[in-house]
Amino acid sequence: MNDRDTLTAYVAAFVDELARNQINDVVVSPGSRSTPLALLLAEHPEIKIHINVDERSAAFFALGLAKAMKKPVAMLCTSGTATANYYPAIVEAFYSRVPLIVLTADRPHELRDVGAPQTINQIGMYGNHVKWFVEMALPESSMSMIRYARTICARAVATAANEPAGPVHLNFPLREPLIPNLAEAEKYRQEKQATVAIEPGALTLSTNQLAAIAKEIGQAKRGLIICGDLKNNGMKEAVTELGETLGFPILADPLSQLRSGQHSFSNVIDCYDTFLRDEQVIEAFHPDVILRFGAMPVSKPLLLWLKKQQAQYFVIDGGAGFRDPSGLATHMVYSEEEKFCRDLVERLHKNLDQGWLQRWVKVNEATKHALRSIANEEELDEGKLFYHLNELMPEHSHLFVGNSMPIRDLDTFFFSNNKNVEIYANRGANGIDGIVSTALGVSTVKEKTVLVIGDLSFFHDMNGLLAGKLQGQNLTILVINNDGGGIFSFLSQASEKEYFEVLFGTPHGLDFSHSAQLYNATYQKIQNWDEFSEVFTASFSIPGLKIIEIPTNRESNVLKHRNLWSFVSREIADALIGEIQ
Ligand SMILES: Cc1ncc(C[n+]2csc(CCOP(=O)(O)OP(=O)(O)O)c2C)c(N)n1
Ligand SMILES: [Mg+2]
Repeated sequence: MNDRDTLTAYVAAFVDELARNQINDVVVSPGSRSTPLALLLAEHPEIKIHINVDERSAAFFALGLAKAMKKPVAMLCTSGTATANYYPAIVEAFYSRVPLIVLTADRPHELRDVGAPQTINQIGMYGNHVKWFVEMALPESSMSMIRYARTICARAVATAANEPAGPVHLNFPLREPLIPNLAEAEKYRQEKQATVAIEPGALTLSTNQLAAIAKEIGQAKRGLIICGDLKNNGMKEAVTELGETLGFPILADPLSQLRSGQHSFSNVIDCYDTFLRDEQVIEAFHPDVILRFGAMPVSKPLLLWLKKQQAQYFVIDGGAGFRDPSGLATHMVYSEEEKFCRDLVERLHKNLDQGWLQRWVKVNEATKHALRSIANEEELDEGKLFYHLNELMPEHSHLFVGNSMPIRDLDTFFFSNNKNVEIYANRGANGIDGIVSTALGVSTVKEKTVLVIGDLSFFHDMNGLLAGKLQGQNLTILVINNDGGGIFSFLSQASEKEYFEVLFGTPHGLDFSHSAQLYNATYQKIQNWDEFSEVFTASFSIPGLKIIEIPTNRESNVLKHRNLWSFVSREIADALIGEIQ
């Protein structure tokens, strides 16, 4: 076999193994060293290529695809700094447990560390932010090396997908000639005898372990369930049934997906971020058992309140991590979450005492009633935007929400509903980078996708819009433009008047109509709420990118939030005097 056929046999086998393992989407960025992989990926009949020029955006786009598809997505770039631009999305994928197969092309060994162009040290370059790193062997066509290429690929997919899901990195040293023989690719793809099927299983508890936990939890008088980011849809039914059996309220983070759907809402508490700011409520509720599923919720008041509790605190984690930022866990339980809930329900008797649950439900309802007063706000307002979205989001839609204030306002104002609105965010590392691209990745797969994003976050990933212009995704983007970082006005830095604007507020004065024009998006800057409803609703019947800008003011935004929180406190006090104690 000549060098070209050897290259073709080895790379075609690897690429085919991706498809055999249901990796049908690969985000590719242009480059020369990656040519053999790029061409053979493009040529494979079961693989779809998504071209994305800027590797930082490309990797976030792949992250969005993987989130929406709930399975690994691969990405490919050339050697050099291209690979470093993948890093932020890899970090986000690692912490938010999203499976990615990162393929980087590299110079062969004789060209490393000798001043060759576009050559950097790519060995283990993502450190411990990937679950597995492999420096691939140079292409060879012996049977054992074809099996090696396929096996590494199958292991990479299984490792990425196995809980906790996350990114894996395969670095490919490639020597010239870099052009494979595409006419021969099909022949090499057919040689599937050298394959291995990997069947990762979920973590489960033994009968004895379950019995012990059921006994402890079943004795609790005042229990609580907390749900953060949950990826398994079956959890909606499973955890609400567990809550109902136990008579425990379920504090549901927006990313738990428990705030929207067809499941039972009788135990779902969605206003805790607001009422756990209130001293009266904080003092009134002291659980003796807490069960937590998924990542830690967004809410800071919840975290602060938890720190004051002395409860048996079970963290159930099918990914066997240690997600306990409050440092309070008394039990780490490594079991697939849905199965844990179902197994537990079978072992428990229904708790007939609903008193504790009803106290939570009552506070929640009083809080929600008071929060609804935001409906009277006439000016454009960041909180009211999410209140409006409650009403305006269509059935079976997808809401991607940016970090900083958008995710927090969503937490406060996006109440439970049965419209089946799926909520997405990048909460692994909470970056304001890559959000446009991640949302575009989601909108490639999901219909009726809306992104709500702050102006700085939007600016940070404007490059990502090119994918939308070229690929034609339908995405409605709501840019909350408060001309800078609104979140900092809520923090104590805000009192450093002299330096605040230059260091934290960072106003930019950008006119986003130009970016809309650059990327072929429709654009509207909203003047009032009636106009917002009209433009937002109409956006679903316009194809492509739609940018709707909502101008707000950072200073008045803080005041309005604070006024509302104190109004809610007074309302809760009036409504509940004596009742929740
Ligand atoms: C990549 C990255 N850089 C910096 C930060 C720190 N940071 C958190 S929020 C924020 C401001 C975000 O502003 P914007 O997107 O306009 O949202 P707003 O605060 O106005 O709601 C910054 C810079 C971050 N989280 N991620
Ligand atoms: Mg802002």
